Amino acid sequence: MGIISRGFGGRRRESIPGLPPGQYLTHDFPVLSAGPTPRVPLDRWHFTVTTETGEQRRWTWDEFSALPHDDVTVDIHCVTKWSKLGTTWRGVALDTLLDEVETAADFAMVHSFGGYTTNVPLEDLLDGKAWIVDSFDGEDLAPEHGGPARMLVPHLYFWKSAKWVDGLRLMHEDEPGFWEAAGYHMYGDPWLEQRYQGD
Ligand SMILES: Nc1nc2c(c(=O)[nH]1)N[C@H]1C(S)=C(S)[C@@H](COP(=O)(O)O)O[C@H]1N2
Ligand SMILES: [Mo]
Repeated sequence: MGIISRGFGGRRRESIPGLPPGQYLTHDFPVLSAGPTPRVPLDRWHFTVTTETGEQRRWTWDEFSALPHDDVTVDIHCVTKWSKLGTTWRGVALDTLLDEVETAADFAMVHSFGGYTTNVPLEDLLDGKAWIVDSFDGEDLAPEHGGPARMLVPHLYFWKSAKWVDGLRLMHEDEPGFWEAAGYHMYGDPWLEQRYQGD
């Protein structure tokens, strides 16, 4: 009987609070980029929201920097199975930016300098669930991690957190972004292990 229960215990994965199923903890910060790191000078940086009717609202770096910033401590989860708990960022809540935009859209396509895209339901960007961050761990966000500014949508797999973000296109219908068109899940909830289409 002792042997049976020991075998059982050895197979059971200890569950770590905050760690979604199938993930392991990492303490370093891996870099995952599908292409080269775009270098965006701050005087050419902009963030543009395009609504479903084609109206645009654009912020320069100085305008973005002047918006109220929040300190955010969150866990992040990459679909390649690493998770990093308690990461600290500083950025502007999407609520602050989208407050100035009139829309009836339900989805957003997030766009980056360099051409990366990823789709997110608009409600997942609102109510304090997403930020455009320009600082990590008390320092300016490093270029390889998306600096000068990236999206942070920590409740979804980290591919939804577009680096070098340059805008949002608001849409009535959901459309796949870069990884979603290659077979990744349209939503990407790490707690439901929504890694690939069909999960
Ligand atoms: N523009 C852009 N954003 C991106 C990516 C990318 O290739 N290009 N990779 C995504 C993926 S798959 C992950 S896991 C995270 C990695 O962020 P990191 O390199 O800061 O760890 O960025 C996401 N955002
Ligand atoms: Mo990823």
